Amino acid sequence: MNSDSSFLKALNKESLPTPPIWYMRQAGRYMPEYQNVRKKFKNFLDMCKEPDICCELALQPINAFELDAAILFSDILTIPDSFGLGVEFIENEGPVFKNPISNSTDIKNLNHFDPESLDYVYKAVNNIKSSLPDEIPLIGFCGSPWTLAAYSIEGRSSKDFEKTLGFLESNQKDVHDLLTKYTDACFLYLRKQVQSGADVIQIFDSWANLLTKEDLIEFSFNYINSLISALKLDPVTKNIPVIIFARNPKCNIEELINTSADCISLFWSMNDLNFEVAKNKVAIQGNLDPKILLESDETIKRETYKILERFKEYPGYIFNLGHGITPDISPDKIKYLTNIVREY
Ligand code: 1CP
Repeated sequence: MNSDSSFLKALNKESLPTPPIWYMRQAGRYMPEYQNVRKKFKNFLDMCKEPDICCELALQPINAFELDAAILFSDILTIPDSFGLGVEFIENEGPVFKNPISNSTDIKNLNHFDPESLDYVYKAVNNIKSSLPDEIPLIGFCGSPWTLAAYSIEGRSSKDFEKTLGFLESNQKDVHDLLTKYTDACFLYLRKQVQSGADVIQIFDSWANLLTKEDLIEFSFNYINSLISALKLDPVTKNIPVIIFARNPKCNIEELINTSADCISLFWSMNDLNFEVAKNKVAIQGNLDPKILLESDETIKRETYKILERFKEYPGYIFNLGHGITPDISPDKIKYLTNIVREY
């Protein structure tokens, strides 16, 4: 299955003449086709609970740009929602939690995670997988335990997650308990996604940048490592490649390699890592700054070529952005970018 997929070959650290391409947040508000569906739902999570709609949305960018991988249409906050924290997406505000975590009792009293409560996600995986051509792999995903904990404590998105960092300072043991619960939940959740058809897993540590190097290892990467180790030991998930995306973490490439991920997805500013030490250990994905897509074609080409040049000898390279496509980007620029990478 999927033996012709350039994406799976690159994840297996093979050198390829042309890198496979997919984009973080490739389905979303920048696409008019997405907006047409989105306007029918008030709450974003209600839309995620409709497997047929998720299937339609996941396929939109594949049909529009002929990308080399599809990603499940869902969100990382399905897990905190399943734990009873009451996640709502409010227009122009993003996610808001009805019952955020504010003390150690809240952590002790968290529901037991029931993976069946997210059945709507596995149905979406199954629908998307059945609708995709055989050679296009499907990426399943989850948030890292740390990133899920940060939203759950903060109760919303934030620039600096001040409340979360304050809570962490005075409640380290409780945060460890929360991270353990989220790690176990992520494992069961990803295992179900794989059973339903996901070929690859990506873990989003979108708030890795908040932590000092020491805390990053203790509160984030150790849990990502436990999660990946559990996946690599389970007969269902052991052969599934795992990609780790961490937003601008305060660490060297060695710490990212030590998470045991098969592929490192680079944030757009992560350009001075020592990629030599990563060769033949991990595949690399990334990392055009999405803001470049607001510039002229000439600038886009120049910046894209810099990246393609940097990784042209790298065994196992996947072209992607250094973070998600934002709503202000024109689909024409995505088309242009995809073409110039394929023609390079
Ligand atoms: O109103 C809308 O239309 C909602 C916009 C939207 C979309 C399209 C949200 C709200 N989530 C998603 C889908 C989504 N989210 C996908 C599947 C689509 C695709 O990639 O093609 C994925 C993989 C995610 C993952 C996700 N959700 C992350 C990790 C990636 C990243 O950007 O760092 C994060 C942090 C979230 C949380 C989230 N979901 C949505 C919002 C507004 C937020 C908060 C973002 C923030 O804190 O700034």
